[in-house]
Amino acid sequence: SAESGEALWMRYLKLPSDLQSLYIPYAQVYFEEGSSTIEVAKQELAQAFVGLTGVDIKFQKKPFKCSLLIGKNVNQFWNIPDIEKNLKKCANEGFVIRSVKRNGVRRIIVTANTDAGILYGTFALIRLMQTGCPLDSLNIIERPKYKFRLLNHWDNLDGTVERGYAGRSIWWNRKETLDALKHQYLTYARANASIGINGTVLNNVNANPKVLDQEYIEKFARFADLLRPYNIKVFMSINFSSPVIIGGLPSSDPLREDVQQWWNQKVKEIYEAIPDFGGFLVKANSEGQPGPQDYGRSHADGANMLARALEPYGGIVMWRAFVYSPSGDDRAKQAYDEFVPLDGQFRDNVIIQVKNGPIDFQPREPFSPLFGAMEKTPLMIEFQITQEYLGFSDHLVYLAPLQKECLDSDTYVKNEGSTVAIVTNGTLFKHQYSAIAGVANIGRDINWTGHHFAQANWYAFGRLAWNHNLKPEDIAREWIKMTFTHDSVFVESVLDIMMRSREAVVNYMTPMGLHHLMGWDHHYGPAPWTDIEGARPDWLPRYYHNASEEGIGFNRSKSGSNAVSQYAEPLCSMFNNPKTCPQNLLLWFHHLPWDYRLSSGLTLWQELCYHYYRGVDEVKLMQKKWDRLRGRIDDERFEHVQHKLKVQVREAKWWRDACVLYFQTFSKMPIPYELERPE
Ligand code: GCW
Repeated sequence: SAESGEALWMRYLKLPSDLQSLYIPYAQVYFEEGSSTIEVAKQELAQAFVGLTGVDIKFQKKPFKCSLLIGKNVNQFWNIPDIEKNLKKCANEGFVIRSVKRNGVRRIIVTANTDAGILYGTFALIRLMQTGCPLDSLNIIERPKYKFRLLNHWDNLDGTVERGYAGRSIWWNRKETLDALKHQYLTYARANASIGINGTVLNNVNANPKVLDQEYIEKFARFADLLRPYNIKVFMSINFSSPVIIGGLPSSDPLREDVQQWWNQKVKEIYEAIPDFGGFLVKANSEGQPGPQDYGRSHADGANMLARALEPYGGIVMWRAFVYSPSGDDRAKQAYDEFVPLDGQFRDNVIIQVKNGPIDFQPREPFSPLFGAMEKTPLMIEFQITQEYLGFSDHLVYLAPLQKECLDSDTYVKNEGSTVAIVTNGTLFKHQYSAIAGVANIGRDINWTGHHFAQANWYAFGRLAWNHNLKPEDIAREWIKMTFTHDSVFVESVLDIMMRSREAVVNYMTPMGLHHLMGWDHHYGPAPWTDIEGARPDWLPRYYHNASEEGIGFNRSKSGSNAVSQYAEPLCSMFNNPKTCPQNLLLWFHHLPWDYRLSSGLTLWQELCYHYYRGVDEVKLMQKKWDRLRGRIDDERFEHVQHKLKVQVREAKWWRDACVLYFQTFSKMPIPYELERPE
């Protein structure tokens, strides 16, 4: 049922009647015939229109009496002069939506240069209706900011999902046939098309070499066939040792000819099965994965070998920069140190995939200093949509503010305004390829993401990948209306809940620049005290918080690891000085005494306590706001979220108490009286 969340934001339930009457006049539609992409766009419009308005679309063979014209060539009927001009701005995937008055009647034209553009334009029009926008004065010209907008599934071939909190893999280890599950795959495809996702990596970056066996190539091909009409390409994560493990070669050294031949042959096999295959994603010499360094070769040697194999077919290599070793320098510095010297050595079809922050998907990190530091190499950004370090699918955390904060960060590498967004979208250094990836949060749960609100993170990631200038609040408002209801009390309260949620989780987990205090390996819940004999030190929270009687925090200033110097001026100086370092990153860059005075007049210890307590108060407020909404939506989803919020409040307290009491064993200072007083 729609109440289960199965239909995501494509519920298409009947709109309030005043809105229905705005849209019903557009039921006479001329939809230019075309490919399967055009066909699915047309079907989607039909389904949405009747759902939202209760009126069936009448598709006409001739355009003349129609109020809605959709197609690549439809402007020939009306010859609106600036449409041709605007189409030039739309490139391959963009679209134009334009309202005009002809013979006293309002009409709409949706046009584009390609079938993909028509698909996205149709979904944009549907979204306008879903969110209750008037259609009589539209003049929309859009094109996506990134060329590749991807989901990364960390799905293992055995059906488990690494860091997945919404059930098992939708792709692998099914007993059911693909046909039996077609409905789910098509929902996935429609959902992604509706937000502009145009590629998907179907297996975990910790890649099983078997994925290159014929059996799996065939499976990939079948998924590719299903997704193709929705303008979604499939990509594969590969294991660098595949030539040895499945090819039986003595080595996987990228400079050996037999190894190169092996990859060329494999790539050929793949393209025979999937002519529009997207390319490879590679995690190499990272967390124990094999890679070119096993043979004394560089990341560039490894990436270029694969790039050469893919080049003739137009495929790309996304080579991850998530590298760090326990014997090395400050973990936050290592990716930069390893990759910056390789700038200029990668082939044109290699993109370096960099996580948003220098450590690992924390509730807050500064942006990775790699962004902007490799002018000759396209760098793509990887966000994590699944909430590995943010309460799994139990905590309501709206991630668009986190992503937006990173994308809007100014790197200052060229001049002011060199944001992470324009570094990665290819405009700053004029790269041919640009890409953005989100580690998917979906699984076989009926509602796809475990928490109903985690659907918003899938949605928002896609919207920001399409256009990083969108505001998180606007994206949230769209999503709430499409997913739940237009009831304005509900929309505004839920918007408020969502917009508070990210800062709340930062506060109750890791305020003021603290990071990686989560439990060993599972990363759920607080464990700043963890000590495991023989464990990798850089996987222990102590490595990051360094709490002692002297103080707390990681000294990354010039007197410490000097990670600050990986940032351009004026950021370097700003981060380097605790007086000018943003307070929300203070303990990321500095180790400070407990009685250090902040601009608020409070000591570091007091301020830390305030943040932890505020985190809990915020979640309680979120809970109260939700509780007041009973009856405004179906009980099924209302109660599900209500239950999750109970868990979140309880766990926010767990985080607060665990961290404050643990750190108090070092600070030996009292918790400020007004925080401690009984409720
Ligand atoms: O976030 C860490 C996770 C690993 C993950 C790794 C990576 C896929 O704890 O589970 O492995 O990052 O991004 O490669």
